[in-house]
Amino acid sequence: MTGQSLPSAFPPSLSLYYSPKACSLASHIALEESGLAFEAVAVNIRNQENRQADYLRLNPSGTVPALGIGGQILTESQAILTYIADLAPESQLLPRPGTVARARAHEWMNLISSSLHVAYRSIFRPQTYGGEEAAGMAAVQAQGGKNLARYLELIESRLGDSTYALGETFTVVDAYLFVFYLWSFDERVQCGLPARPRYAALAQRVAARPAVRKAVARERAVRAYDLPPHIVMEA
Ligand SMILES: N[C@@H](CCC(=O)N[C@@H](CS)C(=O)NCC(=O)O)C(=O)O
Repeated sequence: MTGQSLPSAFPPSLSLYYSPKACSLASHIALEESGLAFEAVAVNIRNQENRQADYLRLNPSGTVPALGIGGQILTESQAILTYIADLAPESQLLPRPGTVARARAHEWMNLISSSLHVAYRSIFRPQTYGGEEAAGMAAVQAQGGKNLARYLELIESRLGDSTYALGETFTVVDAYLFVFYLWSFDERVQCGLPARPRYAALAQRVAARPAVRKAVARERAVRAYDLPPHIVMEA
């Protein structure tokens, strides 16, 4: 993380560094939903653009999302999503601080970043945890598939009958869940996954939002990625 000074202008100028269909899509959606002005900068991780010197100078972790805030760089989806929501309180992208609902939002976001995302990473990039040996990677992928199935079941049971994850209001939690719903249809996920009708219904409601369509359309113009057939994204 770089930079310690407070942004001198308010609202600060915002630049989102994202890669199409990466976890950064949640931050991309949050910015569109917030109504804040921002610049979207594509850093295509499939082409290793995140490993080039210019990007590493900006963000030494080499990951997306990264949010430029004036002269500072903020990383980690949960931090970025929370910051965007707090910068645009009128958009109600998170419940008020100090409420149980706010704690629930962080409960969701932690589950997503520390468990769900990690299960996908075990499948997509098994060498991260298993080293370069084929046997190690296969073991990590197999366990990743089991973990993914377990977390999808947990998510399905936690989603109640409300419109969105936290109730009747869309929040950044829904944007974050949406990304990992899309990933569950990735061709690299070879294991059988549990039925997830509530999660599917949530993803469909999220996909119908104009701000979500705008963010996804911008990303697909950079790299045309597929969506599950039941996620309709006509402009
Ligand atoms: N904990 C970070 C994880 C960020 C992350 O792993 N991003 C992936 C894309 S989903 C990435 O940049 N991968 C490229 C790489 O690690 O080289 C967060 O939640 O923002």
